[in-house]
This record gives sequence, structure tokens and C-alpha cells, in this order.
Amino acid sequence: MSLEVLGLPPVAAAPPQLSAQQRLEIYRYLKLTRLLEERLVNLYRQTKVVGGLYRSLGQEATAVGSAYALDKSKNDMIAPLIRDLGAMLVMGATPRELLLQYMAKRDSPTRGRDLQIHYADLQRGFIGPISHLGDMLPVMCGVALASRLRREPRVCIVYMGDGASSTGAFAEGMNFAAVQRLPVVVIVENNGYAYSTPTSRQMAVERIVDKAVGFGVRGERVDGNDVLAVYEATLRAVEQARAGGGPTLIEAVTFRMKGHAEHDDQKYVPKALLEAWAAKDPLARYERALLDEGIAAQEDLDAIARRIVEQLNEDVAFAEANPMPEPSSALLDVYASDAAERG
Ligand SMILES: Cc1ncc(C[n+]2csc(CCOP(=O)(O)OP(=O)(O)O)c2C)c(N)n1
Ligand SMILES: [Mg+2]
Repeated sequence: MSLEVLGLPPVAAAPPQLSAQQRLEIYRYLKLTRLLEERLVNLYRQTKVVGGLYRSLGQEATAVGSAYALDKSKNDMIAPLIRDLGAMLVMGATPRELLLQYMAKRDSPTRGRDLQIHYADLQRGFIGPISHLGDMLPVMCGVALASRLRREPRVCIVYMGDGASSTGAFAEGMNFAAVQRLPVVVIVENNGYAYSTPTSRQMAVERIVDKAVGFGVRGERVDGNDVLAVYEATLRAVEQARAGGGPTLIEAVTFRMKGHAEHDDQKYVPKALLEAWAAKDPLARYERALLDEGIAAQEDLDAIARRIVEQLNEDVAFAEANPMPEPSSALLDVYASDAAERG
């Protein structure tokens, strides 16, 4: 679909394999991502979130649509980055544990040792991001190679930003994935900026997808604000990877509607750009599609939102009431044997 459409562009026609129930589930994940982040902003402003808060506003469709194309029964796995909260939710991370984690509370997944989405659960198929940009690609190559040696059908998605796609780790990882024909899908979220640097100031190619040619892998450029288009492109890449056809580089063209993090007022981003992209908001577009196609009535969408808000109210209250970790707990789980003793 054209990436140049202004106004509220339509989303791609629904792929036939998605049922109405699945399409509403996708809606729930998009809405949950947005509402959970809004709650996190409130908590951040009350200084209850520890560390930075990195929003995915405007990019939710890229994270949700891609992770939705994975197959949990085959133990598929993702390596998310800071703007992939939606992908974490699709993989089964709960808002409650995410709130605890952002607030560094006692019962958070890392018991206050790390923040944001920096935690892993191999059962549910996500591994914690290394902050060094690009490095999750070589790591995921290792996961994919190990899976293949064990004859497991796992496919891995690695997410990274436009900035990360300019690193050495990206180049090494892409090359290794390509030459080994690993079952890896690389999703480059081209959101226009890396911190305050516009994409045009940190790479000479106009289309990130063109980098795929240099590595000898298939590339696809997709409207990252169209959740069904992202889902379809990822599904094609996942099917190819599972069939032994090797990696795909997907460039999801989207926009970072907030600063790098909540502390950044993004005054370096031209207003006109923000306005143009606001008109392509992925959630509004998908809502429109569901209504136009008769998949849901406005009351149905409102009911989904209401249930999310009710659950979030409970989760936020739980996370706020949870104590900070005991300082002495920092001594636990340092060695694998501690974890074994704790069961
Ligand atoms: C190797 C490396 N260099 C610099 C940084 C500091 N840093 C963290 S996020 C960021 C910008 C990332 O931009 P991009 O990859 O486009 O992702 P986005 O934040 O736009 O989603 C930078 C420079 C880092 N974490 N790792
Ligand atoms: Mg970026």
C-alpha cells in the first residue's frame, strides 16, 4: 500500500486467515499498549516510575502486528527493544508485571534490579534487550542457530530502530543470519529519528530496506502504521524462515510521536511532520477499518476499552501497593545456585 497517503489512510484488506475474533484481539493489544503507556506516563510524572520511560506512541501497530504473526506452539521468540511493549504483551507479558518492573518493585520480574522491559521469559518467548544498539541481532542468531541444531521449528524476531541499523553489530548479525540462512526476521522500525538525529543525517540510503540487498536477504518495506500490513509482511517472513528460506529484513515505516523518552520534549521535530503522522495514527486507522467492515460496532470497541481500563486500575493499585525490594535481596540470585535453592 502507498506510504504517501494523507488523511486517515485505510488499512490493508484483512488477510483471509484472520478471524473476526483475532482481529478484535489485535485491537485489544493495540489499545492495551496505548492505555498502559498512558498510565505509565501518569506514574512517571508522579515520580513513581524509576528511570526513563520510552513510549511507542504511533508505533504500536509495528510491534503488535509483527508479534501476532508468530506461532506460540512452535516456541517462537522475540528480542524486543524499548518501543516494543506491544510485542511483549502479545507474547504474554502482563500489564501487572510490566507496571511492577517499571516501578522497580519487590515482586517485579527482576526484583528491582533492572527496569522497563529489560527482563526475559524463555517460556513465553521473549529475551531482555541489551541496551547496546544492534547487539540483539547476533544474540538472536545464536538462539536461531541453536534451535536449528536441535531441530526445533522456532523462528525469532529481532526488533531494532533506524539508528541501530547503522551499527557494526547489525552488519555482522545480518551477514551471519544470511550466510547461515537462519530463521530470523529483522524488523527495523524506521521512526524517523534516533534520539534527536533524523534518519537522513545518520545513513545515506533513503530506504532502509535497500540494505537487505547487500546482505543477500529478502527485504520488504511496509507501512508500519497499518497493523494488518505489518502482520502480513511478518507472516510471509516467518513462513519463509520456518521453511528454511532464511532471514528477511522488514523496514516498518512509522514515526516516533514522542521524544526519545518522556524527559525529551522533541522540540527538534518539525510540527508539520508530527501533524502529518498524527493523521496516520495506527489505532484510529484500525478502529475505522473494524467499524467500516462491520467487524465491530463502536459499543463493542468501547466495551473492550472499558475492560482494559478496569483491569489496569487493579494492576496499577497492586503495583503501587507492592513494596520496594529489601536491600538484602540484592544478594540473592547472584549465582545460579541461589536460584536453584529458591526453587
Ligand atoms: C551502540 C550504542 N550506541 C549508542 C547508544 C545510545 N542510544 C540509546 S537509544 C539511541 C537512539 C536509538 O535510535 P533508534 O535505533 O532509531 O531507535 P528508536 O529510539 O528511534 O526507537 C541511542 C543513540 C546505545 N544504546 N548503543
Ligand atoms: Mg529511530
